[in-house]
Amino acid sequence: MSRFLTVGAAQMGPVQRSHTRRDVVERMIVHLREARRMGCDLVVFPELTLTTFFPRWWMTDQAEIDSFFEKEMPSNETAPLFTEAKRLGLGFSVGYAELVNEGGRVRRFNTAILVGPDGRIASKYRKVHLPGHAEHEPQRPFQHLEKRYFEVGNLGFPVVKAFGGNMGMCVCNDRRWPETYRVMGLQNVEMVMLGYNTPLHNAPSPDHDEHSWFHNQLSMQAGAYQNGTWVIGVAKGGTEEGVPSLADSQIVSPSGKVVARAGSDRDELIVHRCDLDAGKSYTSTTFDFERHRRPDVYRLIVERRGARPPAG
Ligand code: ING
Repeated sequence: MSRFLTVGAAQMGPVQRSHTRRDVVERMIVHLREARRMGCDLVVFPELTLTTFFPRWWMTDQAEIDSFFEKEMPSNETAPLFTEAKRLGLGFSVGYAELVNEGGRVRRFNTAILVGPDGRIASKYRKVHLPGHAEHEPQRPFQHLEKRYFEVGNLGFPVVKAFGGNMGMCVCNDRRWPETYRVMGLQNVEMVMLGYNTPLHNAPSPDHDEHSWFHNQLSMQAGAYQNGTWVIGVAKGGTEEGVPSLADSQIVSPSGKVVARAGSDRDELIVHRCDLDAGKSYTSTTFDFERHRRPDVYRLIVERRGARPPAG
């Protein structure tokens, strides 16, 4: 008997600096109510949903930086989201900047959580692949200072049993790295939920700009197909604080086919009824890891970080 999970990808248009968390939570609750009307069980929100993408700015005042972080989840501002989701019987995932006291010191992560229909946090993930740079690069039209404001995630790539399936998360740049999906694929992940804030201009590689849509889709299609998993990719897009950012949220099936796609760069919910067993025809044949993989030959992948040319 198939296990269906109806998922809503809740794309967010721009969140400007002037938008309060309350403003954003109100927009998110509109998504939740629309998702309920469309029969969703689960709603996926983008990376850093609650605030503008603040790593675009060089900041030195720690209090100003920390104003973009959540010190607790839920908090007074975000509690209405949890309350309404529970009232509607919906689960959701949401990305936010996490400030936490851990191991006796303050830590800051680019985090995503999965919340069940009971309102409890079922899983937490902290972004591993931090793109951009750590120092001020004033020659850029805008900064991308994730390496300055966040630590590398310390929770691995967890896959948890929830919503009747094996559920995993990643965040933004993680989706461009095959290792992200494979580590979850080796845990039999059936659905990867991810959010992204992707500027349409990448200063170090302007020649990539015209491929932004292609690279976004290619990365998620490859991850889905090569691991027999659903991938739910959700943007915070549109022009945010003067920076045009990719929208193009999409739901990708384990075949790699895009089965739902946003048409706008604003708040938009796209929905698909996902068969959580759809990946089996891939993971039991072409991508039967146990039968076909040769980890003994792949050692370089784990032992070597940067590429090195052949000797001679
Ligand atoms: N954003 C971007 C992303 O990986 C980026 C960074 C932009 C990388 C363009 C490459 C090209 O989608 C985040 N937040 O990781």
